[in-house]
Amino acid sequence: MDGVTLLSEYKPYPFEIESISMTFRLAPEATVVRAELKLAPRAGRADLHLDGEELTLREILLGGAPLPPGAYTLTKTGLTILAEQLPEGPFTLETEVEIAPARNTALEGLYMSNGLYCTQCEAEGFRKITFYPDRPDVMARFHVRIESDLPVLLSNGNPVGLGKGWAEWDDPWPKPAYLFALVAGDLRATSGEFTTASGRKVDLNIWVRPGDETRCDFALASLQRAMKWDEEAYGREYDLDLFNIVAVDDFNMGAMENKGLNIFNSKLVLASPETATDTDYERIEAVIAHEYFHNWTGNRITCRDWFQLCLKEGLTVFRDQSFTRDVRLGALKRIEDVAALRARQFREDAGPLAHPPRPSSYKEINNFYTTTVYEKGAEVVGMLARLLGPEGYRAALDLYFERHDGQACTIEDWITVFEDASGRDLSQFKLWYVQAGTPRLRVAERFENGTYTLDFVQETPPTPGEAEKPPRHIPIAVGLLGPNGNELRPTEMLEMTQARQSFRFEGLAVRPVPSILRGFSAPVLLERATTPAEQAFLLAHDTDPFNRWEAGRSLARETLMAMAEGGAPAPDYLEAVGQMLADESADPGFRAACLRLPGEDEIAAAIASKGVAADPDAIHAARRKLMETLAQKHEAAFVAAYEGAAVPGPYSPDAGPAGKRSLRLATLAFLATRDSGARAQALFEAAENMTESLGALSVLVAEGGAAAALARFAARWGAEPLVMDKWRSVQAVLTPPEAAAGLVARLAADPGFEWKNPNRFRSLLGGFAANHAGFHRADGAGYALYTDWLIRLDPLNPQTAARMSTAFETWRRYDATRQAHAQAALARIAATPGLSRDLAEMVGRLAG
Ligand code: 0A1
Ligand code: ZN
Repeated sequence: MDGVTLLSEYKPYPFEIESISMTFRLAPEATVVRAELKLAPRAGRADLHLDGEELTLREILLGGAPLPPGAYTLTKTGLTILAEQLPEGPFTLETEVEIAPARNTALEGLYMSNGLYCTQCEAEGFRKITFYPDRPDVMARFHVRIESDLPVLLSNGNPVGLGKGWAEWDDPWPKPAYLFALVAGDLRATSGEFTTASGRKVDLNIWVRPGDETRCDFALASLQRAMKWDEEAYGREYDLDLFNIVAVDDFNMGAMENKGLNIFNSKLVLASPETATDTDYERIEAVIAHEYFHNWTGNRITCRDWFQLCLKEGLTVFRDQSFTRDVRLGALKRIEDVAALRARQFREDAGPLAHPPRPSSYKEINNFYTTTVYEKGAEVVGMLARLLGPEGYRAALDLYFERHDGQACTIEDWITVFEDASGRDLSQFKLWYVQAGTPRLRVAERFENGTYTLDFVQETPPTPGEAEKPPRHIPIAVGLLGPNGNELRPTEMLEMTQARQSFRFEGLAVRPVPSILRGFSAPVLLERATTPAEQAFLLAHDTDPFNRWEAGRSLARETLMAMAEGGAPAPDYLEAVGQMLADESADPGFRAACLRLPGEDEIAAAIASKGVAADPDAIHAARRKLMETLAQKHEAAFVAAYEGAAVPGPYSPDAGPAGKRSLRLATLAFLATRDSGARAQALFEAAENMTESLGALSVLVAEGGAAAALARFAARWGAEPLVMDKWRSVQAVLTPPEAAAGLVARLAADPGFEWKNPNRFRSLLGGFAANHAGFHRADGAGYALYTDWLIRLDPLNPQTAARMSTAFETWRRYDATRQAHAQAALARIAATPGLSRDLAEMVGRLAG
C-alpha cells in the first residue's frame, strides 16, 4: 500500500551514530543549522540514508571534503549516499542547511511562538531541522551550540559554555533525535532545587514569558513531588544536574519530555487561583509528573520504533495516574480515570478508528498518539500490576530498568520481563497489546446449597481488519456482600482465560450480592442482568468505592436511556440520589462524582450499542428532564449539600477543598433548574477563584441566561488568552443545542479569534464537538461548520486538524439523515485539493 509503514518490515539501522555536534545560527526566516555526525557502519556495507524534509542544503562534507552533487541523491524526504561512496570504517559527515522557523505553522521541528524559538521533534520533527536518521532506535550523544542575541538559550543536558550571543550544551546520555530540544527567547525562570536520594543536587527551572513568573510556583512544587515519588515508588533518580521546563503558547499537544528540557503547552504550567480551576491544577500536577517520569520510561529506555509507542506512553500514563492517586484521593482519581477512558477510549474502540495499543501499520504516526495507545496502554500495565501484585510488579520493573537501560525496546521485551520476573506465561495476555476492541463480559449467577457461582462469557466484537477475536486473559476483581451490606468475601482476583468460565464461592449461608470488576480491574464492558434495587443497594453499601460509583452511574445511564425512549425515571434511582445527597459520611468529591449525570455522548453510545439509532435531541431533553425531576424531588437536600460545601478562606488546590467545590458546583447545576440560576448568579458575583467563577458561569450558560455574566467575564479577562479559552469553551460546550452552531460561527468570525493557535482553535471548535446535540444537529449545520474549520486549519497545522477530525468517529450511531450529513462532510474533506497526509489518512479511516 502507498505510504504505509509496517511493523513487519522493521530493519535495524546499518550505521551507528557515535555523536552529533550541532550549531544553530538563529534567524526567523533563515536559521542555519550545521551538523557534524560521527558514523560507523554496523555490519557490512550499506547505503547511508538520512531523513530530511523542507531543508535547503547549503553544504555537505564527507570526511572533511566536499561531496560532489553526483555522489548523493536528494529527494523530498531525505538524502542518500551510496555505499560505494563511503569509507569502510568510521567517518564524519557534515551538513549545513537553512530553515525558516517563522514560517513553520505546523509546530513541528523548529518554530516560533510569540517571539520564542522552540522545537517539537516527536515523532518525526527532527528531520525538519537537519539531515539525520530520524528514528528512535538510533541513539547518539548530542552537543549543541546556539548562536543568537536572545537572552536565554537552552538545549538538552548540561550547560558547558556561555558567552555573549552564544551558549553550548552537552547531553551525556545517548538519545534518539525525537528527544532533542532547543529553546531561545526572552524568558524568566522560577527556580528551585531537588536533592536526589544519592545526594545529587539538581537545579530546577520553570521558564516562562516575562510577567508569567507569578504563576509558576505550583508547577515547580509539582515537579519536586514527582521527583520524590519516582524515587520512592520506582527507585528512579534523576540523572543530570539541571532540569528545565519551558512554557510555550503554541503547542500541538500537552507537553514533551525532551531530555532535561521539557517543553509544555503554557496552559499546563501556568496556574494561579484567579486564573486556573481545580481541574487545571490537578492536570498540571499530573502532566508535570508524566513528563518527568518519561526520563526513565521513554528516555533512558526508549522505543525501538513508533509501533512500540505504548511501551513508553502506556507505562508513563500508568505511572502518572498512580502518582496522582497517591498524592490526592485515590478512589476518586480512579473514578475520574475510568470515566475518561470510557468516554474516549471505549468510543475509539467502538468506531472506525479502533486499533490495538500496539498497531502494526500506519501512514502518519502522528495519528497514533491516541487514547488507545495512552490510556488503554495504561490499563494494560495496570492489569499486569494486578496480576503480579505490588511486590511482583516492582520486581518486574526493577528487572526492566536493569536489563534495558540505554536500549530501544519492544513490547516483546516488556512482556518477557514480566514473564521472567514472575515465572508466568503471558502469551495470552499479550493479546491486549496486539488486538483492538473492548471485550464484553457477560455474567450470570447461580446459588445452590451454599455455593454461589458466577458464569462469565467474554466476547470482543470485530474491529477494522480483525474479524476473529480469541479470548483474552482478564483479571476480574470480585467481592461478595451480605444482605445488610457487610462484606461476606473480601476482594479476590479471578483470572478468566477462556471464552466461558465459571467461578464458585462455597460455604455461604445466604445468597450474596456480587460486586464485580472492583476498581475496574480490566478495561471491559461488564453486562449483568440486575435490578435497579440491587444497584441502589450497591450504591449505598459497596465497600469498593469504585463499584459504589459504578452502581450509581449505571442506574443513571439506564434511567436516561429509558427516558430518551419515552420512559419514566426509575424510582430506585431517584431515591438513591436522595441518600447520596444526604450521606455526609462520604467524601464530598466522591458525592459530587456520584451526583453528576452521565454525559449525552455516553447515553448515545449505550443506546447505539443495543443496535438502536441514538437521537441526540431526545437524549438532551431526557437529561434536562432528569435534572429537573431530581432537583424538584430533593430540593431541600440539594440546598443543604450546596450550602454545606462552601469553602471559606484562602484558596488551596488540595483534594479536600477541591472536592467540596466540586460538590458545590454539582449541586448548583441541579438547583439552577429551580431558581432560574439565581444561586449561580450570586456565586459568580462572589467568586474569588476561577473554579467557582467558571463553574457558576457554566451553569448560567447551560440555563441560557449568561449574557451579562459572559460580558463581565470577558471584560475582566480579555487580556488573558488562557482564561478566554475557558470563556469560549463553556459557551461552545454548553450553549443549548439549537443556538450552539450560530454562536460558534459568530465567535469564530471575531477578528480577534486567533484560530492558528491550537489552544484557541480547540477551545472553540473542540468545545463545539463536545456539545453533543449541538454538533450532531439533524440538519447537518454542526458538521458543516466544523468541516469548514478543519479544512481551513489543515494547510497550516495538519496534526491538529487530523486530531480534531475524530469528532466524526461516532457518525454511525445516529439516524440515516445525520449519517448522510456526516458522510457528506467527510467526502468534502477528502475532496479538498492539497489535503495533508495526516487528515487524508483520518478521513479515509473515518469514512471506511
Ligand atoms: N510524548 C509526549 C506527547 C507528545 C507527542 C507528540 C507530540 O507532537 C507530535 C508532542 C507531544 C507525551 O506523552 O507527553
Ligand atoms: Zn507521554
